[in-house]
Amino acid sequence: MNPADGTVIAHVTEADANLVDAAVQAACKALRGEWGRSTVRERAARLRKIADAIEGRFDCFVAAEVADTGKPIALATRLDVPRAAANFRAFADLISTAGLDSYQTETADGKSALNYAVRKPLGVVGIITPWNLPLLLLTWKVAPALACGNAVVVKPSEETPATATLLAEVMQSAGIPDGVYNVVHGFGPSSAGEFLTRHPDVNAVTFTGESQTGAAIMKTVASSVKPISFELGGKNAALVFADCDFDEAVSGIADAVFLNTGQVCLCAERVYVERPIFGRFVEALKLKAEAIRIGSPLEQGTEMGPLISKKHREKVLSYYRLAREEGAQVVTGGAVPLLGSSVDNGFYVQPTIYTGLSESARCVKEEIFGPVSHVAPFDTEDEAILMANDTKYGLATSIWTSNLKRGHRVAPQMNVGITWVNCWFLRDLRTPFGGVGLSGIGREGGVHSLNFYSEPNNICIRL
Ligand code: NAD
Ligand code: 6OD
Repeated sequence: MNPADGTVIAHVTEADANLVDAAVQAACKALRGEWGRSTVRERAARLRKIADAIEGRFDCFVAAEVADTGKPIALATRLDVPRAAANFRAFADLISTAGLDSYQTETADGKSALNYAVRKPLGVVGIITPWNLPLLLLTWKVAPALACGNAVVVKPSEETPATATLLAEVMQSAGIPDGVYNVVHGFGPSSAGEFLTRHPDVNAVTFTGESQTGAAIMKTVASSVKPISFELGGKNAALVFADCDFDEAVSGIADAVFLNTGQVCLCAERVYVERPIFGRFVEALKLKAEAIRIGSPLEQGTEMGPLISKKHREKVLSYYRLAREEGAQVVTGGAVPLLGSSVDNGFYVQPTIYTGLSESARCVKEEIFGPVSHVAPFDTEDEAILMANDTKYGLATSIWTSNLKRGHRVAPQMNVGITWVNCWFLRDLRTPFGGVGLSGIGREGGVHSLNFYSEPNNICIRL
């Protein structure tokens, strides 16, 4: 379904248990063949070819991502597709230079032994991904998995099947052997997603998506004790101190609230602003929200597209209603925009800012995953830290201050996996990425990805 106008753009075959099994068996066969004997140098070279091939079909990937998600063409061009290529290059570099432990061990008889570890692939990795940044998040997992010598079976979101499929064509053109990258389409429960996580020959599962889906997958994989890596939901806070660079903070927060129609797990749905600048900040953020150009994703000037689906829009609008019931003041938005064109059949909502909710309100506690944030004042640094940490999630925070001492002091007190100071979603692919609490288990990124997608085998030699 095209979220921008509600039309059907393609039909996709739902994989049944047999088709998922065929994909897993293809992966097992690939591991017994040339791929299973490949060297790090060969795999790094193939990963770089994949990156080149993505860039070679750049416009196809942008078109597919825009059609599936409704995100503005400018955003897919700037963020999603370049990051896909960057993911493969980053892990080609990382695997080429990664080391492992080695120790010379003194033994009781005055002699010694040499211990060293070698990195071995896990085998078949099941990769399950969401719809918000489909290609970016898929390649974020496929690249390190292949770098470490695994074969993968991927199950992209049922909402966004196109780019995972295009990536299969790229794999062939880049010389990746058959069976190393397999795609199965379908839903989650009692469908391709569950069949994949349940499969006995899948050696590990990496998942990005909702926290409650993570809980369901955890139950499914428990009986076979598969390693898991989970990147889950968030209810992220931003802390804006009165000593911030005001214009930079307003622009940064506007990005953190509205990018990708608020459908980024890192988005700030709770903004806390120090009281002396609270009123001015809310007014400036309102102006930013109202200036966002909403429209057809295919127009270059469009800054905000629709939500992913009718169902998701119903969810977001139910929170817009709930916020009013919970006593919020609507600073701006809170409804469906009327654009006067074919996109009025799309799944659009207005960028929305609320104030005045209590910290225990459901709209302040639950992930909405839309272009919406609640802005509340604070009086002291300690109060701001307490409010930011008062959540079961723990993915990301951003802190806005010109006082770097404060930045250093507050950042480590955040119960999250990632804290940005005077920036948001600024990525270095070597850094640990993930969350605490309901936001996930484990870290990916840099050596953390290599450590998840491989097993160290320690070898001890008596000298
Ligand atoms: P979702 O959990 O509904 O679906 C994600 C994937 O899981 C889909 O492919 C779906 O088909 C599959 N799935 C669903 N139930 C399953 C089951 N029982 N077994 C196996 N597979 C199953 O998530 P979504 O709605 O696609 O994505 C939005 C959510 O993802 C938000 O909560 C967002 O915060 C989160 N997210 C987190 C990160 C992160 O890095 N932490 C990144 C992006 C999105
Ligand atoms: O940038 C990344 O590596 C990453 N995993 C981003 C996740 C965004 C969530 O929507």
